[in-house]
Amino acid sequence: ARVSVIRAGSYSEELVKTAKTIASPGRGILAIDESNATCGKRLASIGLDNTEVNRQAYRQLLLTTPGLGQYISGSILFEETLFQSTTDGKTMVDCLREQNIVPGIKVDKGLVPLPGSNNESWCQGLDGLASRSAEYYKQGARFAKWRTVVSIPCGPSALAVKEAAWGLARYAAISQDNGLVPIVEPEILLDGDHSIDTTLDVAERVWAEVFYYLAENNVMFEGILLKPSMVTPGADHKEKADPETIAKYTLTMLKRRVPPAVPGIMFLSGGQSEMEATLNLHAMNQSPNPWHVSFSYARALQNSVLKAWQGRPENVEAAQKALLARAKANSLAQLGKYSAEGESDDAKKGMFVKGYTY
Ligand code: 5MM
Repeated sequence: ARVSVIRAGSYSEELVKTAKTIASPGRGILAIDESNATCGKRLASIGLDNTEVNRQAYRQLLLTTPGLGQYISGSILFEETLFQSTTDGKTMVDCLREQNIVPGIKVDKGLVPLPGSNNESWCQGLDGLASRSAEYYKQGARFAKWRTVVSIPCGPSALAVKEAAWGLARYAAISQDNGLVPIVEPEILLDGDHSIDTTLDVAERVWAEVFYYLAENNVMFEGILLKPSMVTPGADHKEKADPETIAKYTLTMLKRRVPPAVPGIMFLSGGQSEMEATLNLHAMNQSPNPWHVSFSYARALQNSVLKAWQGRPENVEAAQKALLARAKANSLAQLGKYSAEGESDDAKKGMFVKGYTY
């Protein structure tokens, strides 16, 4: 007999289907939901002004890449892009749908200081979230993202962890109520000189609390996706960890904390180089996991694209090829079949920036 999903909400079956589509073999998420300020930083790196026209040109380049749907199952958009069209008048949402890529939307309103904490932050965006989510669904979005951060050098304080977990859980319940699969993203920042064991300890604390509140808010686990940080040493730690060690620690943490009912684990890249992010994902897929273990990268998919593009129309094709190459490499890593042979020097360069704020 079929085990019915726990949650009675009218979107239950659709949520499960959406989550499964995103977590399909050999595919992952292209995160291009930079808020205007962050997108401006990306554009500035190639000498472009932060105008709506330039943001449109960049997102159009990414979303019209031929063949992208073979490797990418979902793309997270910023609100501007969800309601935007290409210069030919086609909606960005339709560009995605044509390639069987599920459109997603960033729904959080960003980080602000958390009073009473140790210089930590909390994530805003719950006010009006239900009505915004209903609008996003109407516009074609089928999944959502809410990113909050936890800092190890600042504690993390019990208050910051609780606030992060509670915010994610409230957001997840509201998203599911409105037909959007919530991506649950408590990013544990790379900043600090701590060991990988410290990161493991903090990650276990954070995820324990996140799942406690997800359950308390009656969130249906079959209809969520996670976006965790990999468990690595702090960026300033004296020793680097190899992909096998990172995979071992990360999977240990996940197996201790994440129920197998969750369909997909879509990692963030967090400042790793394009190649590091791919190698680490590949290492995690060397043996079967209870979930689909894949990627939801922003920087680790966009870095070489920006470099190839330089804002010039004549470079669009080369930039799209660069995106496809990264997407394919991560697709192979999702299947545990990636080889680093022939990777460019650019792909090997780290993108970590100390104290980086999006
Ligand atoms: C795409 O960037 C997102 C940040 O948006 P804001 O500019 O509004 O803060 C960010 O959430 C991103 O999706 C994740 O952190 C993953 O990105 P990386 O670069 O770590 O893979």
